[in-house]
Formats: sequence, structure tokens, C-alpha cells
Amino acid sequence: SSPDSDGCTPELEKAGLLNKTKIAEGGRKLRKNWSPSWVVLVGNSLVFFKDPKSQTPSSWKPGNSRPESSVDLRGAQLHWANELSSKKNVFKLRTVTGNEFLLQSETDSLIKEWYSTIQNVIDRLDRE
Ligand code: I3P
Repeated sequence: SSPDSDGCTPELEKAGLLNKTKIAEGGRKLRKNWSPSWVVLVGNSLVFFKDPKSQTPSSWKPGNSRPESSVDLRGAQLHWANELSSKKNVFKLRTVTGNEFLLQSETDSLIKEWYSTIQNVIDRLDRE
């Protein structure tokens, strides 16, 4: 049988390398600190991992390495935010708890895919 024949393991929607900085925690502004992050969209969460070198999309499985942090996408808001950075291709993700992240890629197509995939999850959760 397949590893998820019971349907209890959340679906892995997307994984890849993005530049990330947290800019607010509970509504309080933080100093930017950009760094590469291995980002995984699984179920209702965006999960961030350090050490992207050890990760590839094909080998990643939930539970085989420890996340740095995780974001609940229910009620989250997503906006393009190029005005918030000197970098190109930046969007901002804001959680209901007032945590804010900027995510960025040099690759236009890649960042657009991430934006629409995350927005689709937010929209799905809004309809539940
Ligand atoms: C910040 C750093 C960030 C930059 C930020 C700077 O300086 O250069 O990369 O954000 O700009 O303040 P420091 O390392 O001294 O904290 P971007 O790369 O997103 O532009 P900002 O303050 O205008 O946001």
C-alpha cells in the first residue's frame, strides 16, 4: 500500500529554496535578517528548514528533519511587497498572530508559482 493509504499524512504541495526574513513577531517589527531557507508547503502550513544543502524536493519527507519554524496559513494574508525591499520578487506573508515574513527569489517564474500555490491554500482554508 502507499505510505499515505490511510490519508492521515498531509499532502506535500511544494518544496524549494527561497530567501526569507522575518520582519515582525506578534505585530512587533523585527530587524531584517535575510537567509536562504528550505521552504515546504504541506497541508495547512508553510514550514521552514535550515541547511537547504541537505534537502531536495524528491527526498524530503515530513518528519525526517527538524523545522526551524512553521506558519499556519489559516487566515493568513499574502501581498506582493517589492516596496519593502531593495530585492526583486518579494512577497509578504502575514499570519493571524501578526508574524510577518518576506520571501524572495531571483527567479521570476519560481516566485510566481510560490505566490499562487500559497494563495490557493489560503483561499481553500477561507472557504472551510
Ligand atoms: C539591512 C540589510 C537588508 C536590507 C535592509 C537593511 O541592513 O542590508 O538586506 O533589506 O534594508 O537595513 P543590516 O544588515 O545592517 O541590518 P533588503 O535587502 O530587503 O533591502 P531596509 O532597512 O531598507 O529594509
